[in-house]
Amino acid sequence: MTSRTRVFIAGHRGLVGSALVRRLQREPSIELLLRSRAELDLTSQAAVRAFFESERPEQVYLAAARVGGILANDTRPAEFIHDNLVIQSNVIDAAYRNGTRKLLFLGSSCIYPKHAPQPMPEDCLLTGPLEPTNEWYAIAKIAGLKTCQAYRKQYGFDAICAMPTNLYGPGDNFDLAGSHVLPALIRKFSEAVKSGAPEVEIWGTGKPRREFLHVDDLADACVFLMERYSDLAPVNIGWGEDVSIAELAELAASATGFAGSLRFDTSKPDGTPRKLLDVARMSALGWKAKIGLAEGMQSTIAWFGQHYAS
Ligand code: GFB
Repeated sequence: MTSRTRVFIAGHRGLVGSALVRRLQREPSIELLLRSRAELDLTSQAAVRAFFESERPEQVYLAAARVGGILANDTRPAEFIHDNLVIQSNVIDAAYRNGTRKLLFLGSSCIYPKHAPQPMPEDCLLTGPLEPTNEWYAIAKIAGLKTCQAYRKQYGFDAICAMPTNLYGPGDNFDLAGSHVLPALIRKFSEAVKSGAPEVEIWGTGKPRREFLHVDDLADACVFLMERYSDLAPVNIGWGEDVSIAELAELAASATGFAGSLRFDTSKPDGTPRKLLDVARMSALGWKAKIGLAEGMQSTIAWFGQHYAS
């Protein structure tokens, strides 16, 4: 019997990491190495080095990160910059030192300038100022991308970078103070239906535009890149179309059965005006997302109902 490839998913309990587990469990040639936060503290350089020295994973998906929505990013900048810089530096360096053959780093579409051309191509990176509500997270993610590029350039380490757009799906964070918009809306509308509340509050003006990708599509794209891509240049992963927050709210209201009214709280930030990725590079490689927003929203509402029913 040929031996299986040992794959470490850093952050396997998060939204992205758990989707990668689901996707990679379908691959008989892969042996997953998973460690909970209690078993392996990724912010500890000594612990990360010891883990890599003893387990020597052949492939690494670096999905561990401090993440959150617009409010969490805006109010906890120190955690967002510090934790992400430390985790990614520890993992990338330990992987390189211990013979990992390939590492995939996950960035974010917020690395691109606030007023980037839309859709945003990979090469608009560092061509203008960042969106202030999430610049701390964006700087950390840009540093992660640059760390991968530097290790490839100096040491020939096969580290690649995927830049996903806004993600959602099963296992998302539904805590209203820390979550992204889509899980927040699912929760707000579901609770309003239950309580009979006539109105739901939406942050900002409703005018910003966002693109949403189901996390199972992202996981599939990451495995595709791990198998077929090896280059310095990052690759955007998106759906290819965006919606306004007001449109998203209408969709979430009808999918949850909320028939009341929406109130836009303009004291809350809008964030970046538009975020739509140019996915031409990924399309040229032969990959395309499959799960549309209406379908993905329905299954995420069902997941929320099963896991958060009070
Ligand atoms: O998803 P979100 O928190 O983050 O917000 P970003 C997207 C838009 O939805 C903003 C509006 O214009 C919010 O004001 N929004 C409306 C809401 N109602 C709500 C609500 O109840 N909760 C939330 N969270 N938003 C994040 C970055 O930016 O995108 C991260 O902060 C990361 O760094 C992530 O890059 C992908 O899309 O603005």
